Amino acid sequence: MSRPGSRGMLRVLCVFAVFDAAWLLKAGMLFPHESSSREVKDLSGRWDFRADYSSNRKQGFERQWYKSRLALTGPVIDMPVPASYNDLTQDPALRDFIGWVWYEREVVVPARWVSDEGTRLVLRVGSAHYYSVVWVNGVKATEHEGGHLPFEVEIGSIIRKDPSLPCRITIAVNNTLTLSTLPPGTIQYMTDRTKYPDGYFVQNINFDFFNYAGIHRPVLLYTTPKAYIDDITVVTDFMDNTGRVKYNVLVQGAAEVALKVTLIDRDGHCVASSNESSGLLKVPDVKLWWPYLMHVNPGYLYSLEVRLLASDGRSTYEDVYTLPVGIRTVNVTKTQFLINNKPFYFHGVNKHEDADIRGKGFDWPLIVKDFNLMKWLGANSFRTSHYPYAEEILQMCDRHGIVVIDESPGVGIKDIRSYGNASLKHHLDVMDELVRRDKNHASVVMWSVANEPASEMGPAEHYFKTVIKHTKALDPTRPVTYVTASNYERDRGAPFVDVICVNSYMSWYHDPGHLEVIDIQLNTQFENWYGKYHKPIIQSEYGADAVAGLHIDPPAMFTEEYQKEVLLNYHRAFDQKRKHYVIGELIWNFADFMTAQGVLRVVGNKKGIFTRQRQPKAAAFILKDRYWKLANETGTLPPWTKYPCLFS
Ligand code: BDP
Repeated sequence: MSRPGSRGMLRVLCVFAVFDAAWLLKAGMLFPHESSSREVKDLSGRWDFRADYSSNRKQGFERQWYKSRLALTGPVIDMPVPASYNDLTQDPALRDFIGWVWYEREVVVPARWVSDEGTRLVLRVGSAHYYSVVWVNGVKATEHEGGHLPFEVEIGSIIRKDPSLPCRITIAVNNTLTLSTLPPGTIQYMTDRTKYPDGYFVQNINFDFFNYAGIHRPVLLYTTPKAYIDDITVVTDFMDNTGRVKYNVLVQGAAEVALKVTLIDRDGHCVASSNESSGLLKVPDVKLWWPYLMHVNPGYLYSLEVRLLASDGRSTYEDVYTLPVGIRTVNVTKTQFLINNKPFYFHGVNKHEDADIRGKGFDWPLIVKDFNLMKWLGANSFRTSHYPYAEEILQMCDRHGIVVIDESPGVGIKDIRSYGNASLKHHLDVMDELVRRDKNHASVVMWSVANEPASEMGPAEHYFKTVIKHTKALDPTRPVTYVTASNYERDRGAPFVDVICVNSYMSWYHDPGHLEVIDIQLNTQFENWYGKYHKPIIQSEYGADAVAGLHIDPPAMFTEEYQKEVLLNYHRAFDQKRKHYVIGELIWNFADFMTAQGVLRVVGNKKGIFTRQRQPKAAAFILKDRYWKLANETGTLPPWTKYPCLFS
């Protein structure tokens, strides 16, 4: 461990760097919370929908379906938003559809929002997979590339052109993946007319989850005053008992502004305040943000209330935005991951946004159930494999103290052509959008720029050096990793990461059926990686498929017994190394999830310790036992855990 003094000094330098970086990202993407100056209208519900089955998939554009009501240009079906469209009908052609689909909904906009010229009216899409074009009353408002991050556009001027019209929102979404999308994919035309019909094509992908598509997260209309708080960046630190919140507020729409920034504790008491747009708030007797099971009071959040009074010469505007703030630090040494200067051991899961019927659609009951299961399990962390999750999930992590490795959609980068300039530029853009969205979450402790890329290929070196350097420049306060399955000697990205994250599937993809080799192979894996890079290591994936209810003893592959045995063997090896440089273990996977059809998958990937319906397999109890023991050893269990009957 370095001396606290020198660590403090280092962080002050970082704090200034992060603000420079934040300013480079010209506009903010604050979550649309309601406040006394902001209203939100949630457009979740039933929308009209049509998939464009024309052979070139472009009929909707050629015939301008956005110009009039969708129902007037052809048949429409009901489609809920948010949801993936794939599993909602009995039509296999829609489940496996590739190309443009069209969504439409008419919205009643409160008259006050329209008549008041001092109100900004913003349309925000939480996420739509993959490429989206948005029209309002037939006028193109915006477009966006990328399936897992929000985008928004101000639509007041379009609506005010003819306030008598209902507000018709049309969103076309295309799930086609190309060599330069994230994740990448290719479209393959099958030209052998003896085998395939005219125009037949398939989408090839190199990742192991179903390419669910549609509008996956809520679509919102929200207001702000014309002069508004566009972005807030906070970076936190502490010295002895004093918390330090370095902040920067970005205002748009006015030259003359007065600000009041107040930090409020959980009991509603003001603990620090300032009238400057950027500065340092000092918090006496600070209550730090701690991970779940590491402290009696995990997930402590203050509220940073920003009040803006602005004038553009003619009118004055007042805007209020409140940001939850957890005060904590993150540091990495050669052998440890430190949160608030204490060693943190990741005992957690990898997840997917995935469920029956709704696919990747945002769903509060599912989110709450998953958090309850993670807490039951004693999991203190998860990785957002293999793309950024909904912001509401990160808000839950902040509140519950669940630590997050926040991953970009850089999964399946296997083709050398995906290392070109267009791909690299897009990857950098996605990292900009991801950091901009998630930078203020206390729960996010590390960025992961990719999962299992072909990191042994020559161009991978320049590519990942650039992406990792860029991410560190955007946010010097968090470590950066990428998740590798490559050989330690041939991995070209590892020299640039702060933490080595390794996936391995011993006695599954290698030596299938041979549980007895796990111990020796895992030991070799860890020694090789640490020996070469001298960086802390997380076992970022391990596991085995188990079809729930399938039993054979002695254990055989695909049974619950075998999954249990794989875990127990891995755990023995983790226990040898976690005293040294192994800083975490994340099971693959939290729950069974859907994949493309293939001979290796029995209706999806069955490596979940819970079924897709969130019922435990035998392995879940093995993991629960282990995680609570680890928590006992490495954290400070809250008093209520002394009553384990509540959790069994
Ligand atoms: C890993 C991938 C993950 C897969 C898993 C598996 O990172 O996406 O689902 O293998 O095959 O290599 O189960």
